[in-house]
Amino acid sequence: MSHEEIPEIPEDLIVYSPEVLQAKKEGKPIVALESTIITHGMEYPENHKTATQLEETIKNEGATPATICILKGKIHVGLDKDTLLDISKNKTGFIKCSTRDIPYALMAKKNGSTTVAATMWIAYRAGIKVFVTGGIGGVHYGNDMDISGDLIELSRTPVTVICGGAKSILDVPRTLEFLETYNVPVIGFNCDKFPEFFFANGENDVKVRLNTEKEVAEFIHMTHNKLKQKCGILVAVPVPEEAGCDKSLIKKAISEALEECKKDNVKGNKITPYLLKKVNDITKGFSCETNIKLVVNNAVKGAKICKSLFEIK
Ligand code: PSU
Ligand code: MN
Repeated sequence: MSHEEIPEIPEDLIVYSPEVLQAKKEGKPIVALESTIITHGMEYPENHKTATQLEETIKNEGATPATICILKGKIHVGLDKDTLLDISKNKTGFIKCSTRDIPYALMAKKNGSTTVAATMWIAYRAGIKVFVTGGIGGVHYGNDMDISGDLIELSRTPVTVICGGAKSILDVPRTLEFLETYNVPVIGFNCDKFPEFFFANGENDVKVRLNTEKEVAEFIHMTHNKLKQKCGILVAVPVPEEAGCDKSLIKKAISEALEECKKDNVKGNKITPYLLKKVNDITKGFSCETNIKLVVNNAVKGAKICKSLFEIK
């Protein structure tokens, strides 16, 4: 793989787990994981189950998982089992950190979980190329200009994000338009329609369909290693058929959640966690079950893509 100049995070601000450090030294594949899904995306104990299953899955595929988080003012890349449990149980004190929130969390020595944006920002600087998550943030409904910082980070940070598409709590067509405007490649993994998280078959076309992990690795190699484009890459993997939700049930839950969000006058970065919780409550936990299966499936694909990428000479 070609060597590029990667901006570094000062040593006193970043802590690598022994496993991640070892993998870095040996040039082995590492897959990043975010922590906002643990603190703001799910409740205990499902958040803990998800976090540990993701790590296990990536290890079983022969890659090293690196969950990223901010603890007492330091960036952590790779967490041990005890820490994962501790964060899952005591999530209320964590600041939800997008990229712009990282400096404050470090300066004030706070605990912070990282969103897709912040995780990408850190992963790139830690030399990690592939990052697995569930759903990305995007353009919300309405005229409030609520556009997730995830999309901006995707436009400027060369990390590949494996996701299940976007939840339709978002305005999916506008989210895709935004990604097009900012020149972020959107890959449909074995699909022609951009998946909408709970259901595999969305209504919007993806521009590039790739059918295997090896092809995705070749695409990443061309984009980042050969052409040195600076954008992120979004790979959307449809939820496995047996895990998907009933479309009409989810659509109804989402429209109820959106109405309640308006009524409760929720603003800013509280909107996404509020909607996720409402949808889960309305579907009586069913959406969370789908969520877990989907992310674990993404972890399998992400680890395979990462390994393929490291095999390209
Ligand atoms: N969508 C989900 N689950 C999540 C999130 C989004 O289906 O857990 C989290 C991710 O961490 C994502 C963040 O990066 O919410 C986006 O928040 P916002 O819309 O405030 O940028
Ligand atoms: Mn927002």
